[in-house]
Amino acid sequence: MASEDALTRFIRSAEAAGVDVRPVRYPAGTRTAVDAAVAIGCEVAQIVKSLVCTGPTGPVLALTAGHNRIDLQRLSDVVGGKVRMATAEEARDATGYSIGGTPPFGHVEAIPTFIDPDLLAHTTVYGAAGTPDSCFPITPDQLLVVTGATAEAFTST
Ligand code: 5CA
Repeated sequence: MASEDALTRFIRSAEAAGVDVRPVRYPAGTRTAVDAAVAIGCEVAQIVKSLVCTGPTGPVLALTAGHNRIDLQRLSDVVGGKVRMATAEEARDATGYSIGGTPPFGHVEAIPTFIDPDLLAHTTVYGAAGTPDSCFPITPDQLLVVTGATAEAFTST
C-alpha cells in the first residue's frame, strides 16, 4: 500500500478513537527512533517505538522509549507467558501497518498494550503515523487514555 494511504488511514483511525492527531511528514525519513529524533529535533527518549510481540494469546504491543530496548524476559513476566518479537508479517497483520511506520494505536484490531514508564516523564512524545516518514506529537496522558496501556517496566537500556 502506498505510504500516503497508510498516513490517511492512521489519521482516520485516530479520529475514530477520538484523538485529533497532527502528523508531520519528514522527507529525510523517520524509520528508526534515531532517524525520527533527528528529523523532529527531539530527544531519542521522546520517540515512541511501537514494537509488536507475539505472546501466548496473540499479539502484544510494547510502547518503548526510543533509547530503550525490550527485555523479552521482563516482558514475558509482565504478560504472564513467553513472548517473542513478532515477524514483520505478523506485525503487519496485527496492526495493518508496516514496520517502521507502526503507530501506537489505530490498528485493525485492539492489541493489549504495555507502555515503558520512561515515556511518561516527558511533556510530549512522538509516535509513528503509519509511514516510515511521518510522526505525530502526543502527550503521554493522551497516549495512555487512547491505548489503554498498562505502565510496566519491561526494558533494558
Ligand atoms: N518510525 C520509527 C520511530 S516511531 C519506528 O517505527 N521505530 S520502531 O522502533 O517502532 O520500528 C522499528 C522496529 O521494528 C525495530 O526497532 C525492530 O524492533 C523492528 N523490526 C525491524 N525489522 C524487523 C523485522 N524484520 N521483523 C521484526 N521486527 C523488525
